Amino acid sequence: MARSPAFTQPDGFKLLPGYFGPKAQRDLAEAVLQSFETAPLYQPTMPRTGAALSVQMSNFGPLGWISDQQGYRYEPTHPATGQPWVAMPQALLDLWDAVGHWPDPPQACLINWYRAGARMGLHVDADEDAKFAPVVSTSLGDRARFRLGGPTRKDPTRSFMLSSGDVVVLGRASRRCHHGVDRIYPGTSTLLPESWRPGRINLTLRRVHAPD
Ligand code: MD3
Ligand code: FE
Repeated sequence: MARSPAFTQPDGFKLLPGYFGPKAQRDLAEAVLQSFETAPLYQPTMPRTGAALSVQMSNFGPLGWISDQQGYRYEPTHPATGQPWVAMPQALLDLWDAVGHWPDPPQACLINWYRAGARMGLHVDADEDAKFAPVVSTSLGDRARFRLGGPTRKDPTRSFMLSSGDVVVLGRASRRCHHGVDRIYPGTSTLLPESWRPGRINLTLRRVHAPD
């Protein structure tokens, strides 16, 4: 039996299990669901093909990451309402200060919403000009199997379980690694209100532009 090549943990990758406790998770989840009243979840589509992603999205902050048939980009307003995104919750600004090790504040927080069956294929995040700034991710709700690879699509991958309250910091080399979400595990969290179960929220804080 051929063995798969060894996975070397990329430089700058940090998993912080249970960073947010139950109360902080509830407050964050409430802020996210509240933001959907102003900046509703929308169904992004793939550039060119127009195929729908299985994940739904919204954003916090001065800029939001958008995907539609025109391409991927950051925009100051919601694609459907034309309104600005809701301001970043203080808890997320504090998180960036505590774990980001970056002098400039985050400009975007992409909100990914996974229902049962939603997934995210292996990709690299490359739409930010500030390409050395870290990405800081927070998971809320049902658990997910997250996959991390290397700089090329052919590099070996490793999977990690991400649970509600976990934070992942993608600094330095890990920032340019392939990654994706294989699946979520319905019924593994009772954080979200019943009408939002099963489901998982992922928040990714990003610096988009070099210092302004
Ligand atoms: C590794 N989100 O929004 S978060 C994304 O769970 C995204 O929704 C996934 O990939 C999610 O782009 C994974 C953890 C994460 C975020 C950015 C990364 C891992 C990363 C950038 C580089 C390497
Ligand atoms: Fe990503």
